[in-house]
Amino acid sequence: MEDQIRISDLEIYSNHGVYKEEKVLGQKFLVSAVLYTDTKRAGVSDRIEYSVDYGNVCHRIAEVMEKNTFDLIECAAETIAKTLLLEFPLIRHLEIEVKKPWAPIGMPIESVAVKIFRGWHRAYLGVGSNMGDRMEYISSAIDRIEEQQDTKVVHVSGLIETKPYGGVEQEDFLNGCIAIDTLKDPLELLDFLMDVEKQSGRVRTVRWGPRTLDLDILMYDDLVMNERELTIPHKEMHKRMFVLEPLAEIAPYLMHPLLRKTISELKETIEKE
Ligand code: PH2
Ligand code: MG
Ligand code: MG
Repeated sequence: MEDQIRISDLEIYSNHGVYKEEKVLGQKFLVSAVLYTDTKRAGVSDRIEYSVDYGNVCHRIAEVMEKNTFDLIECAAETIAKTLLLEFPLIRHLEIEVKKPWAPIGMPIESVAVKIFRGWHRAYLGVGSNMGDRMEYISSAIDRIEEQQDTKVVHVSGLIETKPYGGVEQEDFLNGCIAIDTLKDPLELLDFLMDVEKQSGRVRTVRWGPRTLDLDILMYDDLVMNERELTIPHKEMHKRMFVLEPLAEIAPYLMHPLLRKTISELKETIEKE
């Protein structure tokens, strides 16, 4: 069980709602938050700098509620969640509940509420290039990722020179892996990475063919998903030395959620073949 700091029914008068009267007159909102953060260090040292100051958190929640006019309590909750996760680095996950006790629905009601769970996700990306200034394409891609306020680059592997894999006759690749912490969900992350690829001037012609920049999502927490747009873990990662070698450098004990082996073990398996 993770430690929690709990804020219950913080009362804020503000102007959110789909109806014009709600925006003009305002009404009472009650905001609750559960902050998942390790309190042990603050607990043994008795020092506030090792914890999350719940007073500051309450004032930030009130500011977000008072300085904006949202149609939806969904959007109020989402904005509060993102603000707190970005501004309080010790919060890894949180729950936010926004209640509207006076919702004007023309009937007596105790309250209506939206509750969301949000947090940072650890993802591992494969990077590759085999056209032009390969090093420059890869390092500016890493800069572009780092510039996103909702994504932090946590580890960068060394880059290795690799022979093209998969049968297409082409130049050698430069490959590496990076670890990121991100607030984006998998499809948002995919869209963003495809944008970065496009900005590097990548054009998609031959499948598995030459590219200025390739950014692949290898893993995302211990998520397993298989949808039309995206499969996680990456379908081919366990067969490719150009992925496993740099990935083993930054995450040797990372567990593949389907194969139930660590990255080092997967690498050893294909080294023996
Ligand atoms: N990417 C491919 C196909 N083949 N070969 C190497 N060595 N490195 C790559 O990144 C690579 C590849 C498709 O993404
Ligand atoms: Mg690829
Ligand atoms: Mg790709």
